[in-house]
Amino acid sequence: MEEWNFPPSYRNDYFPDTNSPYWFRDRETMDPEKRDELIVARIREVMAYAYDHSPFYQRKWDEAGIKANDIRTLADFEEVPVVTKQELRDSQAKNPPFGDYLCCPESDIHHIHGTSGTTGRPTAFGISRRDWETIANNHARIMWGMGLRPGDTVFVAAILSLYMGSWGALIGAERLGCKAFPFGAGAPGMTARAVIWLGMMKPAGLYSTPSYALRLAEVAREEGVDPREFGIKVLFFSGEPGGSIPSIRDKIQQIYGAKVVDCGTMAELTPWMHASGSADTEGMLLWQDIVYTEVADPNTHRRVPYGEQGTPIYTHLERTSQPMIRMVSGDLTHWVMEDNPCGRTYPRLPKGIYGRIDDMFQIRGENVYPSAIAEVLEGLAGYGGEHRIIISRGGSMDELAVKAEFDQEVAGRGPDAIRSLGEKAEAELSRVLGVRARVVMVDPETFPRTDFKAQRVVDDRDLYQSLNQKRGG
Ligand code: 8LQ
Repeated sequence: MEEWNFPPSYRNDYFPDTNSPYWFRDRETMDPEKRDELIVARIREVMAYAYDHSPFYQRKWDEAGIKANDIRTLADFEEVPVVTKQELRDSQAKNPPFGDYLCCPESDIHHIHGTSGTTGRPTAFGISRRDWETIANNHARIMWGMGLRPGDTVFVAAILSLYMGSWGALIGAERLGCKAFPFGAGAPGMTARAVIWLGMMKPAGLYSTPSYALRLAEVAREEGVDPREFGIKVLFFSGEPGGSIPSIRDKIQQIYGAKVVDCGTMAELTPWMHASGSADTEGMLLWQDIVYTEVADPNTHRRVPYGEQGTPIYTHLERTSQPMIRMVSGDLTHWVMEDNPCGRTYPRLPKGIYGRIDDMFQIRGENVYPSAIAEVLEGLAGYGGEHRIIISRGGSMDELAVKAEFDQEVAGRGPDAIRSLGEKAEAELSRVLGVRARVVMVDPETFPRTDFKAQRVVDDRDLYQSLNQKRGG
C-alpha cells in the first residue's frame, strides 16, 4: 500500500493528484483499527531489524526477555522497555561516536547532526543516505498536508547547523518541489536582513520557532514593514510550545495574516514532523504510520486512554540508521481520538505538547507549565512580548513571580495604565494557574529576544527577597 514498506523505498518522483488534500490517501484516512494491525506487523519487522543490527537493542531486550515475535498486539508492545536520552548518551560514550544502536555501517552515514549539548555530553545523530531520503519524503507528505505545494517558496528561518529542525524543513521543501530558501538565523543583523528577503521573495511557507516568528514581526515593524506584506500562507513551527496555544497561535496568525501549523517532537525522532497539524486540523495529528506514538503514564510507560494526559513514547517505523524504539520523551501532552476536519484518521494532540515534565514546577501543590504563563500573557492587550518567570525551585517560599513587559502604547498612557495592566495580569494568572502570581511590569524591550527556543524560567531569589521586604512578607 502506497509505498508503506520496511525498509522504506520511496519513489522520489511520486506526487499525488493536484487536487488531493492527501499525499497518501489510504495511509492517512484508513480505518484506525486496520492501521493499528499493520503497525503491529511493522513493529515486529523494525524490532527484528534493530535486534539483528545493534548490540544496544540485543542487550536491552535480552535482559527484558522480549523478542520481536512476541509482539502480537499494541498492548504487548507496552512490555518493551523504554529508551531514555541518558542511555543514548551512555551508549555513545562507550561506543563513540554514534553508539552501539547505530544499525547501519558507518560508511552509509550521509549527514551528521546532534543535540546542542548545553548540559553534558552532546548526542550525535548519524543519518544514512536512505534515511535522509525517507525523512525528505515523510516531511514533503506532511507539508503537503499543511497546504504547501510544488513551486511554493519555503523560507527556513532557523539555524542551519547541528539543529535538525531547519534541515528537516529544508529537505521536506526540496522533495515537495518547492523553492527552498535556507536563510538560517542566529547571526547578528540577520533578522533585519530576513525582513528584506521576505519582502523580496514573498514565500508561501515560513519555518521557525514561534518565539522567533514573534521576534521577526517586531523587527519588521521597527523597519516600517507590516508582516502581512510578506504574503505568507503557512507558518509552520517546531521546537517549543506555541503553535497550539490559542492566544499565541491567534496572535501570530493575525500579525502575519497566515495559518499557523504546529509540528515537531524530538530531533532523535526525525522525521520530527510526524506530529503535525494540517491545513484544516488544529493541534497535532500523530501520523502513526511514520512514527508510532503512545501517550503513556510517565511511571508505568503504559498507554493512557484517549482523553487523558501522559508522556509521548515514540517508535520509528521507517528509520534504519538509528531507529528509536519506545523512546520516552519526558514531555507532557494529552491525546484524543475524534473525527478530524481534514479527514485523517490519526489520534490528535489538541493542545500540542505542553513542555517537558522537568520544566514543570509546583507552586503550593499546583503543577504549572511555563507555556501556561505565556498563554495568559499573550492574551492580554498591552503585553510587550517578553517575560521571565521567577520561581523558588525547591525552596521554602513556594512562590511564583513574573516580570512582564508592557508595550509602547501602555508606556505612553503612563503609570496608572501600567499598574492596571499588572493587576489584570496578576488576576488572570492567578485565575488560570490556580495559584497566586506576583507580577512586576517592566519597560518594553527589557529582555533579549531569541532567534531559537525561548528560555524564560529564572531562579532569582534576590528578587523574592526584595519583594518580601517591600510587602513585609
Ligand atoms: N518541542 C519540540 N517541538 C515542540 C512543539 N511543537 N511543541 C512543544 N514542544 C516542542 C527538530 C524539531 O524542532 C524537534 C525539536 O525541537 O527537537 P529537540 O531540539 O530535540 O527538542 C525536543 C524538545 O523540544 C521536545 O522534547 C519538546 O520539549 C520541545
